[in-house]
Amino acid sequence: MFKHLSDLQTLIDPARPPKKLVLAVSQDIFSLNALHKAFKAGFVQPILIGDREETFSIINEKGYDFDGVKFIDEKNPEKCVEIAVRMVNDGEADILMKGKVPTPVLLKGVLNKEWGLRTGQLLSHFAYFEVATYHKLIAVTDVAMNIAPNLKDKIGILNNSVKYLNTLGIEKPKVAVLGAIEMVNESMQATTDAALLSKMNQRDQIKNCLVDGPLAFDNAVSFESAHHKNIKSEVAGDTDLLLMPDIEVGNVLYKSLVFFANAKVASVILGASAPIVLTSRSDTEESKFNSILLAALA
Ligand code: COD
Repeated sequence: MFKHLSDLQTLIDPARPPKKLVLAVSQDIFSLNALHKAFKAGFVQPILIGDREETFSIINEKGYDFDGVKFIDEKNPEKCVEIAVRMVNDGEADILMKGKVPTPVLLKGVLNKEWGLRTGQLLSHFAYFEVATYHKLIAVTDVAMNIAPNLKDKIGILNNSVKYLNTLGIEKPKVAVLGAIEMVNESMQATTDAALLSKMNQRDQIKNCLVDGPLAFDNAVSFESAHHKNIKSEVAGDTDLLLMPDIEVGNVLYKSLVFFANAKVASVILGASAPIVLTSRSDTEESKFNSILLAALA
């Protein structure tokens, strides 16, 4: 059981060669800060694609040592994304990272039908939180990619995250499918989807995890709340993964945890042919570093 995001570093095998990470639109001080740290820690071998002058002005100002790192000079952000994605497809890179480029531009490149990183699976965003008041790390999905997932999408989102948690050694993650209430209300799609996902898990249509829902946020993360409401659930109060009804709820929870609860977070896009590091400008350097770590473990 992991309590701190830094605990995940213990899963990196020091004997393993570093994963090759390509940064698309490299003239981004925040990404370069985190990437330099991950490079020096031996987690990744970076490849930088971007505006040479702007990128090296940051590197030189910071005094970073990116010796031996491959650099490709390209000013056009869309072109940078295309080159980076193609490098992943050609096996020249293992991880794609977003630099100074809007999220939809990167994601559209990733989803490109001709040269993108599609696998036939749904791509989804996985965020892993360290919250001081919770007894272990807790994952939240999807807060940044799938806007209004239907039941089929939720199955894809859930499977991506469960597979990833299994990779981290959490054999049967406990998944809470969130609604506003813990009862099924036929007028609330989130609750009917949650009930169906729970039943599919019981029938082994969704494997390698324990799913319960609908659960309201309080029952999902607090034994006392669940007990108070007389909810009998192996998941309630011990959740490893919160499945969100949609991007708005997910994104507000993500930002509430960070801004109000001072939580630490790392995130990665799963389901593509390679993990994708997609941090936002407001993420701290530590969060970006931990996101690179998550991708290196994927
Ligand atoms: N997984 C796999 N394939 C997908 C996915 C997915 N999650 N989403 C779309 N596709 C495929 C579709 O099947 C289709 O073939 C093609 O991609 C285009 O689909 P559209 O038209 O629905 O998608 P786009 O290109 O208009 O938009 C895809 C985005 C991921 C860019 C869009 O969903 C989006 O903007 N998501 C939110 C991103 C965002 O703003 N995040 C920041 C929040 S902090």
